[in-house]
Amino acid sequence: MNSDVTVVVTGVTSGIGLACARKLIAQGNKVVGIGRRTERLSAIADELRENFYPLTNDVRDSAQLKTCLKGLPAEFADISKLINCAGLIQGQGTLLDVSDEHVSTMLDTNINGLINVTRAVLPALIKSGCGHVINLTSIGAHYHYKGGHVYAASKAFVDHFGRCLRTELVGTKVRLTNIAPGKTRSEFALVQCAGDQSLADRAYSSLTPLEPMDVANSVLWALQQPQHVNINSIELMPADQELSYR
Ligand code: 8X3
Repeated sequence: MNSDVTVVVTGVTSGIGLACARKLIAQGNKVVGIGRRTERLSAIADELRENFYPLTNDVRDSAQLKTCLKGLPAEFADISKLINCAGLIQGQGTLLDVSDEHVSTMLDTNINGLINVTRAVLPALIKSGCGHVINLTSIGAHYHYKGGHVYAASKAFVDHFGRCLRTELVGTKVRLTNIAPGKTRSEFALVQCAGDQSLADRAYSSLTPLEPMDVANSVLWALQQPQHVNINSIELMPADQELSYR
């Protein structure tokens, strides 16, 4: 990948999305960062400066998303890469322990939101002649575990969605990569535990988790392969995380 390309990153206000934005900008690219939290976006815009364009948007709102993208300033309008990081897990326990609201939020964000953004950005990627979609899935898409139910299945959806989309992108010069990380130190566990920090800390107490930058390194590696190479999928996890865990 040349530097000075424009990349849309969803879920940019924390974790893997933020690490991707930092790394892309450090390498001379521009980032349109999509997130829900305006204050966080402003702080990130202050940090990353003129090559970062903040877009406050909930990926579930496809109409607002399209309007925002149409209104991009000219210097951010030539989008050629999309990194779909927005996603979350809510609630713990069995399927019956999770509230209806949490089920809807996970499905709407992890599945519908990702489809919304991909459909909104894809025409620009095709037009660029060097497009690339990176989907952040999860090892939950590949391995089943207790408590995974809706979240892990939503990531399995994204994995399969990406593989199917890839078949129709052949000939468009748009590449597609699914990246499936294991336990990564981020707000992921805190959101799952509804803000209970001590409970969230337990998720990382028995191993050395991946850092968001470890995953961002995989994203950049996939983007930087020569144009004739499509990395279909990458799976990475902490060295001491078991395959069938929990
Ligand atoms: C989440 C991966 O291992 O924390 O996407 O369940 S893990």
